[in-house]
Amino acid sequence: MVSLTIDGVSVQVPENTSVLEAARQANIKIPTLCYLKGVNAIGACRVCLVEIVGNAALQAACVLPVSEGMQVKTNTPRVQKARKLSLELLLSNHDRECLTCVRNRTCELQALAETFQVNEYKYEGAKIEKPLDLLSPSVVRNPNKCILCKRCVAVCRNIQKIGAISATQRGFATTIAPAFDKSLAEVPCINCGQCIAACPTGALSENSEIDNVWAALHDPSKHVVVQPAPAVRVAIGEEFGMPMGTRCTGKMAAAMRRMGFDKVFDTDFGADLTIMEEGYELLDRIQNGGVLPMITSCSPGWIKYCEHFYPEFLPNLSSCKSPHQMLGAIIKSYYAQKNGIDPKDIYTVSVMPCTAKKYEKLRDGEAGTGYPDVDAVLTTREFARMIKQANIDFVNLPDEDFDDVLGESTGAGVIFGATGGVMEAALRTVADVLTGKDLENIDYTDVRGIAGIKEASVNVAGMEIKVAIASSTGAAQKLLDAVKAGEKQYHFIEIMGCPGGCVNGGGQPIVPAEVRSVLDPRVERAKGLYSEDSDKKIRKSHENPSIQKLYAEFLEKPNSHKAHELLHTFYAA
Ligand code: HC0
Ligand code: SF4
Repeated sequence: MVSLTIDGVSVQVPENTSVLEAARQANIKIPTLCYLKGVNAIGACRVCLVEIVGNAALQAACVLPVSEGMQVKTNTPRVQKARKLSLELLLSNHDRECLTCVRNRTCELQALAETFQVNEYKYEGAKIEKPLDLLSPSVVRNPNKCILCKRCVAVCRNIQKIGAISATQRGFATTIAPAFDKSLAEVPCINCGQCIAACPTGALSENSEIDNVWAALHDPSKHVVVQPAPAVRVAIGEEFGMPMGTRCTGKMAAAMRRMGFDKVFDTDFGADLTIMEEGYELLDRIQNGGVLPMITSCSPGWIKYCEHFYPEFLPNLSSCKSPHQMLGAIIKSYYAQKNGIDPKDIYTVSVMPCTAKKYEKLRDGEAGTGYPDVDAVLTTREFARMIKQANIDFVNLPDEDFDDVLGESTGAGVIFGATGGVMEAALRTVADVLTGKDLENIDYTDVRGIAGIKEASVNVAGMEIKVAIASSTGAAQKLLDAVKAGEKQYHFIEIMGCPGGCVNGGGQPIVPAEVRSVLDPRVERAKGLYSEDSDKKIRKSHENPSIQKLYAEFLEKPNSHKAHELLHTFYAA
């Protein structure tokens, strides 16, 4: 252990701890901007400067390791002045259109400028005026709001192991962009939006579909149907000041109704349906010598990653569409027929924690009825903006239920939103099918938790089923390399593109770096999902009565011809 003092407070921390982290442990707050816990520590922004007694130069606390006897001062006049100067310089060439910025009031630069009372623009430098990158269906890049903190570069390169963006050009012209200033749509960006979640300003944001959704809601000829993803219900509350992980399922359904959606269904139903299709696909592959390991296909960021970087694994991907696409196809077929509505008049909206879903809905093979399965995808953030635009008092809404029958779901569907959840849901069904019993022990805790890679071996009816789970494409890379090298063998692998799974998707409420230092959204939001699962009366997908009804009335059986037409897709090498 190393002993030091910070602002006169004695602190003991392990060797190699940064001064910033040591201060946090002593409950002393040092402001940061380019620092992002577990992602980026480069000492570039000069906001976390501190004074070290006996040292002439101020030091960046995020990259400075502690040393024995060190005396740190975090709040001297010199430090305050230097921090303010750093902010003034950042603002000198920043596009300061705060009022019209998507990050107005959630911008970390704006918050620091307020804290440090930067109440004039002291330095008016030349402005960066570059065109916006608007071509990606998922991510909008506005270089004029970029402060070169490189948090996005670090998450894309180090966590996702993609490196779609980096610093291009030099000096004043430095821009964070894909190589040769290409659009994100022209490089192997997987649309995961993790860069957006990491961005402290409005330099990266989702490609908004809010206007299209309002237009559909206001069009009397349209029958507008909405479905929220599992992970949205445990994150949307953050946009309204509720604690991270608060379960808002009922309020969310109520808000949707008040916004004017004609039907409020639930992607969790689609998740149950996916388990039926994917579970039977797995059993078929195991029993009839199909390609193994089978790998889940519900995370479009992961699918795009696989297509770009691991095409040799494409035959391993389940042919199942993702749950919201499946539900979209069912809404435009089964639901349309039952209710005498022409599918061309139905407009389906998915509310997702994910920016890649905006890309997924445009892929070939995602229009089971001849019409797009899903017409619009809103992120959790966009959905919250719409609730605010509609002046809905979200916090005080009553809890309401989803509409029958495509709103009925099980605990298995709910946990899809956390890493390991699809696997656990699948095991609950596969185990029952193989044993022919209604098994009681259905909490597969080995597959829970936020480790990037998890493994488990489950003995079902005398058969050893080996499974693995990866969340983040960086973790997927490691796992797939081990499978490729023959070091690991599995029957079934779940891969989610984002670290922690959908709860931590690129479309979720932005968690400021300061909060991320002390609270992990992957953990807090997942807790909400698992608690909703335990509270559900039915916790296995195949026991969902509405799923049973859908098969009896329409699809016949899992993997039937009709199910294939509507619910399955293909991939491009
Ligand atoms: Fe997910 Fe999904 S669980 S990808 O993480 O499978 O986005 O929440 O909606 O579709 O259900 C995201 C979350 C979903 C889908 C589901 C899957
Ligand atoms: Fe990288 Fe994902 Fe951002 Fe694309 S969306 S630039 S892959 S972090």
